[in-house]
Amino acid sequence: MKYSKWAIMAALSLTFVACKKDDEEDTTTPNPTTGTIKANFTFMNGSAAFNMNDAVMDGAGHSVQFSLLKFYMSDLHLVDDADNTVGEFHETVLLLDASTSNELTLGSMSPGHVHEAHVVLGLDSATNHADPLMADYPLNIPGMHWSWNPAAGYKFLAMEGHVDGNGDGDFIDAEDVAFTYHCATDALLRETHIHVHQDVTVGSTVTMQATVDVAKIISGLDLLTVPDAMGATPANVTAMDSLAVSIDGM
Ligand SMILES: [Ca+2]
Repeated sequence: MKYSKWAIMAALSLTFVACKKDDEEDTTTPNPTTGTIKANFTFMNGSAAFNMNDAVMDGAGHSVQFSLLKFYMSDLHLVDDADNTVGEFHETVLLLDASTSNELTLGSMSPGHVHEAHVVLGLDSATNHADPLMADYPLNIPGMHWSWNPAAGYKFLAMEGHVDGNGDGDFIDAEDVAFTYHCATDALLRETHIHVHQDVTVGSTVTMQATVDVAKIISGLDLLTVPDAMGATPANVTAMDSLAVSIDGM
């Protein structure tokens, strides 16, 4: 009786070893050693979620409605509490679009604590002046490159819409002017950081949550007095400076 019990146990352990070996042989990918990190950006109008139909107040108190609001984010890296780099996504270029949801995958990283994300608003000079016809998404998007002046590169921040010029609450009157802001050139690149405070573990997917306050982006602008700003005019500089402080961790 005792013998057969040991025999069964031995047989079971052999089976276990055999199965484990089979499993290992069948596995074509190694065990994961990294986690996945995503970023989810929520556009806001102050403390409320932003909608493209919203009336947003500019810096001069004019009511503004957007038809387009997009910007590039690139050269991301993540640091821990001691400012050590724990994730690098320098090749990742994100196009954020206020008219849609913005959950974007950055890539994979080794386990660690992410204190904050350091990001560039706009594009480095080499990327900015590469051929958009040879580029991958989102650098091949029609409308985000200066097709009539290729040397100017990409529009780092594009904003278009209407200002309620007569202050009656709509955007259809003769006094309601269209505005167009295309912020561009290498000089307008800005850097900012986003507090994350999340732990990435092996095999996990961590989504860092951030907000983009649309009201803050236009808080330094008078879109009725200066409805058009192209390239790197003072109004474009103000818009990019404001964009850098409009992004925050949640
Ligand atoms: Ca009006």
